[in-house]
Amino acid sequence: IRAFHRPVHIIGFPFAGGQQRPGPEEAPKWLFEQEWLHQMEKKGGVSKEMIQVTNQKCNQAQDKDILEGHRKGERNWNNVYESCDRLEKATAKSLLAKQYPVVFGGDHSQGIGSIMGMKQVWPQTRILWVDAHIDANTPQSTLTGDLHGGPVAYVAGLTQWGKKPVLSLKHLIYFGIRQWEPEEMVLIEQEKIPWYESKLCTVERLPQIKAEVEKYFYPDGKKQPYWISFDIDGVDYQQFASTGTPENQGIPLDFMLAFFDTFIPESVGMDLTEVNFLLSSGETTERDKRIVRQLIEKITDVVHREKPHYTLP
Ligand code: Z70
Ligand code: MN
Ligand code: MN
Ligand code: MN
Repeated sequence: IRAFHRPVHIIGFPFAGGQQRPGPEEAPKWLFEQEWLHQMEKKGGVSKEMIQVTNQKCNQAQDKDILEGHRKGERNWNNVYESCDRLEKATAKSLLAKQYPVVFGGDHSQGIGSIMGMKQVWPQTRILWVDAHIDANTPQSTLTGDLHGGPVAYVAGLTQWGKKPVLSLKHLIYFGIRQWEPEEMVLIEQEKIPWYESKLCTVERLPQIKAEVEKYFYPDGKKQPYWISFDIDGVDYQQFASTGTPENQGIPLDFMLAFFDTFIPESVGMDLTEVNFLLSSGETTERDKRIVRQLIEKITDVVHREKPHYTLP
């Protein structure tokens, strides 16, 4: 029997209500049916759990309110709230059981649930947000009304929603962003949130990036663990196309694999979001399915191989 530092706990979050295209809800269902995942489970140190979500189509009254600007930007909020509330509990539970949760969505509105839950167990984590998007839109700043464009605003308290904010904007760094609404960039500039454009994200620069991240987050040298929130649309569209809001260019895949080597040993868990195979076809879909497998295998390898660089809860 092999002993693992931390078992990987894949939490499926089949939710699509934070944006408007069908498909993100299918990705965890696809993943959980894969024979290679069953084999990984058999070998040990990997388990899975599917969260029950509410995916009912938002009713017209809600849409109408959005159009009239009354509850602008909160399309489908009730479903997001209810589903994320379940995810919050499951994420906290997973961490308390000394597992490494990989919250596999689903769209990125899941970050509201995963980060709220994670912060109950790890209040001091710093967040590494890998994405083409800033995801800090409020009901006032959003142009789409899609809640996957706003999880940062919810967990950081820029949007009031009844739960206490858990994230300081001083504890956040972005990688790969290249699309934003004007207010989101104002926020980044005002709060001086560091961000790396995709072209800075190279394997060669990773040691320097790590040093910069540490200097920024831990000026007194006392390190804290990370949460990685990885939206797959952060990756170069030429290399991964099965996602709902593709933007030009992006982070190379080899950087992400090296990023996992570097930061997973110092992280408590992660989101992996916005995979949507319904938006690609043929050989592209097959390639992207192989990439998701490669990512999950890589994450699992690193989690199993490396002793966590912090004390478990
Ligand atoms: C845009 C919006 C977004 C993820 C796309 C896009 C947001 N800024 N977020 N994909 N994960 O609708 O607010
Ligand atoms: Mn995102
Ligand atoms: Mn995105
Ligand atoms: Mn959108």
